[in-house]
Amino acid sequence: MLADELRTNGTANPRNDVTAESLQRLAAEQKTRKKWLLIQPKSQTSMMVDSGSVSMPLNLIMVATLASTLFDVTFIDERTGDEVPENFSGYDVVAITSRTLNASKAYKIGDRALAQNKIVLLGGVHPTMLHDEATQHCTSVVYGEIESVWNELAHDILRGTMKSLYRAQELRSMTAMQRPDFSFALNSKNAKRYSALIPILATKGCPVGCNFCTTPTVYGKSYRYREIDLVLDEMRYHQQRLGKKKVNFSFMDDNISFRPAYFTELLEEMAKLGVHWNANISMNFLHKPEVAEVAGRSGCDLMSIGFESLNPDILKTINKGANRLQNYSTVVGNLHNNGIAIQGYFMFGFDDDTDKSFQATYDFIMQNRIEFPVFSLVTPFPGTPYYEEMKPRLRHFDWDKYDTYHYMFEPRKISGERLLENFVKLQREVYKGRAIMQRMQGKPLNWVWFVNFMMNRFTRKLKPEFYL
Ligand code: B12
Ligand code: SF4
Repeated sequence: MLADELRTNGTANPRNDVTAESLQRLAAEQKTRKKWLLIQPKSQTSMMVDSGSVSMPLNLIMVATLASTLFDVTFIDERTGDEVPENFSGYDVVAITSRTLNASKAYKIGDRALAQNKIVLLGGVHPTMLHDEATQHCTSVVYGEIESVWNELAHDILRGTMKSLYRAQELRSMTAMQRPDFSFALNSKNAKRYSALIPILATKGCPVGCNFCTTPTVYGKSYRYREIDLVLDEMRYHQQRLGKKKVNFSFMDDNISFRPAYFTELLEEMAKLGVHWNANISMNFLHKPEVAEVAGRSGCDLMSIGFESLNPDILKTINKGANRLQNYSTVVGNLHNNGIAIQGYFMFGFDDDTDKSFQATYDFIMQNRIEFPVFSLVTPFPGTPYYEEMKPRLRHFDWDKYDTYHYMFEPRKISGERLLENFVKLQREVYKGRAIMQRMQGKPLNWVWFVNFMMNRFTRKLKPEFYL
């Protein structure tokens, strides 16, 4: 099989002799530039995950940016309606990004490309976490970020001597990362399906260490950040490109507020630019009013916060030390006082969940007027400590169901049937017309209202069996 002919066993060793210059020389010696097809597969899940407008895939844009320094790159995002060709004859390398929910799709594409004798690369969180599995469907797996293994990987592609796994021994500093070239997404045929929010990255990693999250496994305890000037330059570039100050950015960081001093300094500088932004954030210091104040002043419209649960026993079992129940209402109050809406994430299906968990969550959301509550079912993702712990009890090993909207195991204190009944009921109650008015009255008439309206329609159709 070609995958085995092309690659040697074992992982990449760091090659200090390979530099950007030597790679350029090697590429120039080749008769023609090698051609890459980069693919973002659409998931096959039945839920709304990849429907409607989708965010520009920063991961693939970063891969494209780097690859295009040496190779010709074609960029395909199946979520926007781009079609993955059956025939890969126009390409030398087929490179696919994958999370768990689209892994089976990624593998199918990988198998097809292998059968056509292409170099197949699989990258992204799922191949990283399960590289032994992924390796069956590609020539090489890239573990974690491409930037940290690029020299070795590019060298081997140019030489045609692939290894089965590229894994960096050391992560590169974020300063060395190239500014993402958005033209790959913006010039694509179906670019109108992309949301107007521009993805941006300031930091990587999160040392909090929640046991259900993949980030601690991929990046360990490391927390890296870009120089603030680089982040601001990127923002200015988009302001110029779009000819307006009020550009909307969405931070893709795992936990942008982990280092308070960096975060607040970044926000102070952003306040001078007049941009708007949203981010995933952990609560570690949002109970301090001055942080919410600078966030509001710097243009934050919405913060996505993983409240996860209102049950203190659950917070303890998932190691979510940053979440202190006694701070929840203070955090919400501080953000609201500064005009920041909240997308609140809540998970159900933990062993300690009971009927009471649902009532407590409903009360919290309604009393604190959370604008955009999002509910999911606990999903132990492969490679996490939580997955190892729960493996004997898991109901599914079909990756299409790993979208956080499937019932994965029977909790100990409530039956599966009761869990799903409560789960559907809670969503319906929170998105009833009356409840929306109670949560949203007096708030700016913007897309958050629209989302509530859509959720009202969506939740009316929900049934417990959708989640089986
Ligand atoms: C921001 C974010 C979101 C955003 C934006 C997602 C988007 N469109 O990209 C939003 C809020 C929309 C979102 C939604 C969801 N997310 Co999310 N999200 C993240 C987060 C925090 C950062 C992702 C990111 O963009 N990072 C920055 C980019 C530049 O880094 P990167 O993705 O790691 O890419 C690098 C490498 O992986 C590598 N690479 C990637 N692809 C490839 C391909 C090749 C060929 C190569 C060589 C290299 C390579 O190089 C890249 C550049 O450095 C991650 C956590 C994480 N660190 O991965 C979770 C994460 C990806 N999300 C997760 C989940 C579960 C979801 C949802 C299912 C949640 C839900 N119920 O809605 C949805 C699914 C959306 C979808 N269709 O995929 C999980 C996925 C777990 C898994 N095993 O699949 C993660 C890992 C968090 C976790 N729980 O551990 N998410
Ligand atoms: S705080 Fe968020 S990003 Fe950090 S480990 Fe926990 S879930 Fe992952």
